[in-house]
Amino acid sequence: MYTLLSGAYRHYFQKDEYCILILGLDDAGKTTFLEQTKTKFNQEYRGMPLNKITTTVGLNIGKVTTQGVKLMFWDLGGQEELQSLWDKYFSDCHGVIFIVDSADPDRLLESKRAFDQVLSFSTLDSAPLLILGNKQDISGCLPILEIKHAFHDCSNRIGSRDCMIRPCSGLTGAGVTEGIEWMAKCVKLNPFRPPRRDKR
Ligand code: G3D
Repeated sequence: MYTLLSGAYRHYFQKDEYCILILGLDDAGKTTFLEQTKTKFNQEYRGMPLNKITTTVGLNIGKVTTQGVKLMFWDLGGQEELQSLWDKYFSDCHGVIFIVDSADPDRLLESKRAFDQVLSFSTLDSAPLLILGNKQDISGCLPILEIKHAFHDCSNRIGSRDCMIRPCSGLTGAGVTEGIEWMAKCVKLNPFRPPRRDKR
């Protein structure tokens, strides 16, 4: 009887929880993307106006529920001195969203180098990777094919884990839901990084 009740309790009051890191250079749009995600997935969420957000200096966190699981987001600062802290979070995370500023071609190489650095950590092996070409609403921005081309030589180090490059705009919300749903599906199906159980 106890087992039955505790099983029912777990089913109704606990959800699998996955931790997703949001990485990318400063000004790429990480905080805006996270705020847009919270707005889209939590109907009652009232954040700050998206066009008033300034660059991440410390850490922003957010939680959304989708596909019956909780996704806990950690938006880490992108300045060079903060990038050296990223790997401290790798072993405990379940997936990475890497934001690229499509409207800043001058920093594309720098962004790619930061991504290479992320891939160099074995503590991130098997974690799904979503690369988002952000700010696609800005006219004249790099098309997603060009970003794919720039990141093409990473494929060896990506190996067999799930990886996707998609366009989005954190500001208008285009492509945000699709990216999050893709990540949710991948972390749920990944047997190598099991979820945490958390109370609702
Ligand atoms: P960060 O957290 O990666 O440092 P922010 O980046 O989210 O603070 O965004 C940096 C700047 O880019 C902000 O403008 C923000 O409004 C803008 N931005 C973020 N995402 C988008 C987007 O999808 N489209 C457009 N057009 N702008 C975006 P400011 O002017 O405050 O620097």
